[in-house]
Amino acid sequence: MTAATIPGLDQAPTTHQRLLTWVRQVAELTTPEKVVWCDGSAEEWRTLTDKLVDAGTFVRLEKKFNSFWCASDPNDVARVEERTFICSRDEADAGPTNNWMDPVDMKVVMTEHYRGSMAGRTMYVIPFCMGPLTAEKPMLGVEITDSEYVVVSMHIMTRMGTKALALFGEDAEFVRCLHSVGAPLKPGQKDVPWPCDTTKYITQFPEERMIWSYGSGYGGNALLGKKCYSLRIASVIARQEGWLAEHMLILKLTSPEQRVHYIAAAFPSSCGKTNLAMLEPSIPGWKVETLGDDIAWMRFGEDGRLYAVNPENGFFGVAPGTGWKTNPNAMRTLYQGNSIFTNVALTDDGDVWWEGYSEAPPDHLTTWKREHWTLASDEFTSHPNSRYCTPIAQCPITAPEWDDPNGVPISAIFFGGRRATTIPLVVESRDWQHGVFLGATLSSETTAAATGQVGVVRRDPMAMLPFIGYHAGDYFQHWIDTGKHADTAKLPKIFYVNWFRRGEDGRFLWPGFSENARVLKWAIERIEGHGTAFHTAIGYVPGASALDLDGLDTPIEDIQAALKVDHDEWQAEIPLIEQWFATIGDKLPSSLHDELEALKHRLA
Ligand code: GTP
Ligand code: SPV
Ligand code: MN
Repeated sequence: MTAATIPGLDQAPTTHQRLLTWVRQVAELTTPEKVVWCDGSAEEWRTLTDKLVDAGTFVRLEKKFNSFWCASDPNDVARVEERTFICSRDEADAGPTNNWMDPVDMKVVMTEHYRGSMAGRTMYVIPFCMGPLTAEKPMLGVEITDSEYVVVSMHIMTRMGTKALALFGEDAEFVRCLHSVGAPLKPGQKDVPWPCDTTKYITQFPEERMIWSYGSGYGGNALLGKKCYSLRIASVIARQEGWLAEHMLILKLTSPEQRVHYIAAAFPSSCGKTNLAMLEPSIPGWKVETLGDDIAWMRFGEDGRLYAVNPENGFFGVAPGTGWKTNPNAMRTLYQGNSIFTNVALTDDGDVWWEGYSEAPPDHLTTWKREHWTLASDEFTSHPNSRYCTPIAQCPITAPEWDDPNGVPISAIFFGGRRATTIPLVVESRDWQHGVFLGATLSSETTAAATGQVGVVRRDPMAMLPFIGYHAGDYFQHWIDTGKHADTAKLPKIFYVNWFRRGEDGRFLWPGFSENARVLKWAIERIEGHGTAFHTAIGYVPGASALDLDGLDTPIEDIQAALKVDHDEWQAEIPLIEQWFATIGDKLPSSLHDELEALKHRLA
C-alpha cells in the first residue's frame, strides 16, 4: 500500500508542513492499516478504551469509575536501561554513563525494525505539550505510535490532542517521538493482549531533538513525553539554555504559621518521590500539597529565585506499597476513577489489589500473570513495578498553582536514595557546591523500576543516572555553574535524605511516609534560620533533639542510629566515591574533586 492510499493520512487537522512530511514518511516506512490524528477528546478515550477491552488488553473495572486493569507481557514490565541509547553525533557527548551508538548507524538498524512494523495496526499521531499550555514557549512534541495503550496513557500523562496542536501553528518546533511496539499483524492474524518485540531500543537523538522507541509498551519506554523527552532530551536543551530538567517531585509545604515553602526532591526510581509528594504530615498544623511526583523543570525567575514546573499531567506511580496507611492521597486520587492499572491483581468483583493495598487480600485474585491466586499461594499478586496511571488534577491535595506556567519558587532541594547503611536520615549541605557534591555522589540500591538485578548499590547522580541526555561530567558542571550564576542567598538549600537505613535485623530505622514531615519541618527551620544541627564531616546533621519527635513511638535508639554519622562506614564509602569519580574522567569538575578531598580531610 502506498502512503497516498493509507486511510486517514490526508485528514490531518494541521497545515504544519514539517509535521505532515514526517508523518507521511513514518507511514510509508511502517505501513499501518490506517492513520488517526488524536484529538484528546472524551469520545476518543471511550473508543480506544472500548477497543482495548475488546482486544483483551483491558478489563473494565466494576468498582472504579472509568478505570481499567491491564496486564503486560511478563517480559515488558520496566524500563530497559541496557537497551537505552544516547545517539549524539560525537560519542564523547554521551559520556561514560550512557550507551551510545552512531546516530547514522542506529537509524539504519532501527529503520529495518520499523519497516512494516505497523502492518495491520492503526498509526496514531499524538500532538502533545509538556508543561502548561499557557507557557510563553510551550514545549511541544508529537508521538507517533501503533499502541492504543500508549494513546490512552498519553491522555492522562500529557496535555495532548486538539488543545496541544493549536499551539503548533505553521512551523513551531516540536520533538519528534516515534514509537512502535514492533508487532506487525499479517492479514487475518489474531492480536495478543500486549503486543511487543523481544528486541527493544529506546533511542534519543539529542541534536535532532528526536526519539525513536521500538519493541516495548511499558511506560518509561513508550510514553515518550515522560523520561525520553522531559528528562533525556530536555536535559540537553536545559544545559544549552541555562535551566535544569530533573527527576524531582515538587511539593508545597505550609507551616502552622501559614508560611509557604516549595520543595523539589530527587530520589531514584521507586525510592519515594510519589509518596513524599502526597505526604499527609503526622505533625499537627503542617500541610503538604502536590505539584508533581516525578519530573521538575527549573528556571531562574526575574527575582533570581529558582522556579519549578511539572511538565506532566498525571501520575505514573508504583502500585505496591500504596495503601490507606502509607499514601492515602494516592488512594483518594485512584478512587476518583479515570485510571489505568498495569500489572496489579484483579479481584473477582472487578477491582484492583496489590501488596499493601489493604491489610488482608481477598480470598481469590487474578494475578498480573493472569493466574489464579488464593490465600494459600506464596507468589506476589502484582509485579513489584506495577503502576497506576491517573490524572494529577483529581488528586485531592493538588496545589491550585500546579498548572502555573511561571512555576513555583523552590526553597529546598532534597536528594535521597535507598541505602541500608552509611547515609544518615538527613544531612544539610554546607553550601551549593557541597550540595552538588552530595547529589553527584548519590547512591541507591537498584529497584524493580528498571530490568536487571534489584538491591545492588550503585551511584545514581541526582537520581538521573538513566536520564542524563549528555556527558555526566558536563551535567555536574552545569549544576555547579547554575549556582555560580545565581544570587547565593536566593538559591535553594540542598539536603540529602535516606528513609531506608536499616538496623542489624534488617528493619527500617525510620518509620518513613507521613513521619517524613518531621524531616521537612527541620529543613524549613534550617532555611528560616532557627533549626539546630551538628557540624559533622559530611555536613549539618540534626541531633535527635533537634527533630520534632512529638507523638512518634519509634525507639529513640533507632532515631539516633538513623541519624548517626559513622566514621567507619564513611571511610568505606570514600573508595566507592573515588571509583565513581574516576569513571567520569577528565570532565569531572575540579570543584567536585576538591569537595571529595575536603571530605577525606574532615574524616581523617
Ligand atoms: P518512580 O515512580 O519509579 O520514580 O518512584 P518514586 O520515587 O515515585 O517512588 P514511590 O513513592 O512510588 O515509592 C516506591 C516504593 O518505596 C513504594 O513501595 C513505597 O511504599 C516505598 N516508600 C516510599 N516512601 C517510603 C518511606 O518513607 N519509607 C519506606 N520504608 N518506604 C517508602
Ligand atoms: C521511573 O522509573 O523513574 C518512573 C517510571 O517514574 S517510568 O515512567 O517507567 O520511567
Ligand atoms: Mn521516576
